[in-house]
Amino acid sequence: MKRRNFITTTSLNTIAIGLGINSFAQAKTQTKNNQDLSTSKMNETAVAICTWEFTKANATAGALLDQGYSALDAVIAGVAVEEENIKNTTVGKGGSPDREGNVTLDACVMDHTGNCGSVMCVENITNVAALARKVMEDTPHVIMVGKGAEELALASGFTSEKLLTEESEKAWKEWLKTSDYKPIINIENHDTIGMLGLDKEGNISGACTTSGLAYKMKGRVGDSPVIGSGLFIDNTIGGAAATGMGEEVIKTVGSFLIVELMRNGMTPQEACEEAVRRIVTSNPNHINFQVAYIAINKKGETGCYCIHPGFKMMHYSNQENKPIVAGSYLKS
Ligand code: SD4
Repeated sequence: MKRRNFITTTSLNTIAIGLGINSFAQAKTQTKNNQDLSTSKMNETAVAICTWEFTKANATAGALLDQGYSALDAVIAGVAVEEENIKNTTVGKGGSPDREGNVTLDACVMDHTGNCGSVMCVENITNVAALARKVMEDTPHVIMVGKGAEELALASGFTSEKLLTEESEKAWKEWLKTSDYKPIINIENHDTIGMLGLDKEGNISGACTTSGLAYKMKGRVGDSPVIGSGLFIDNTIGGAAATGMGEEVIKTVGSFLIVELMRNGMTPQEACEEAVRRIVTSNPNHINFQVAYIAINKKGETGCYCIHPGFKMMHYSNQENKPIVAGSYLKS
């Protein structure tokens, strides 16, 4: 195992327990119970991919997959690394607020059985991907928003935390001086994490989590918690996730589109490229925003593509965790 990617079993178990995955045995049982719903094979090479260069988050998911955890457990633990990273101003704690100073988080998860859960505009809760899982597993619903989602979190044992850090507050106050709303491609607003995992049983799951665009209007929700846009999984085909200007991803239902293109025979790479083309050909304003996609298929093949240069995907398999520079529609 490469030393820089080494994560101890103890620390992985701590991560798993913190996110409500009680044990390796429980994770295995959960996976086993759902096995008949998939076209699973044992002993597949596990693969984890995620948006942007989130080395530690992707290594965490990859190491859990290598230990035999389900893809769902692995991706939720993986994205939690960024949700808890206060330096990341686009995810979780430390996320940039809306223009009124409220940090509101969006997330969704989707598993290999086709189940999904989503939370939107949640305040005071850091691990919103794990909360989306609660919605999926413990409620009769798929989407919960705002106060209701927060109350579910508190009733489920999540801790209430102030998400606005001193640094984010300072940056927001600085922004207020001009109130110029113009997210800059690849410079700000670029750290949403979408993650896809293929586990050893051949099952695919995904998670996507974000604080959305900095200084958005109060109540604005982007693509990240919208199943089919920010994330989509079909365990018989593959999965996809998005980052960038959420409004544009929603208009083309980007992640669902990629999975359908793969169903019709495209590789993950070809499907990501076609999904980007759908945006740029219908919207001349694409020179002013970034959208990037990642995708994986049932064989573990992966792809990534974006509008503007500057996007990277992390790729983990066989204990190697490496960044891949995505090709782009525009060359500079
Ligand atoms: C959104 N897609 O809320 C998110 C933002 C993003 O990297 O991906 N930032 O529109």
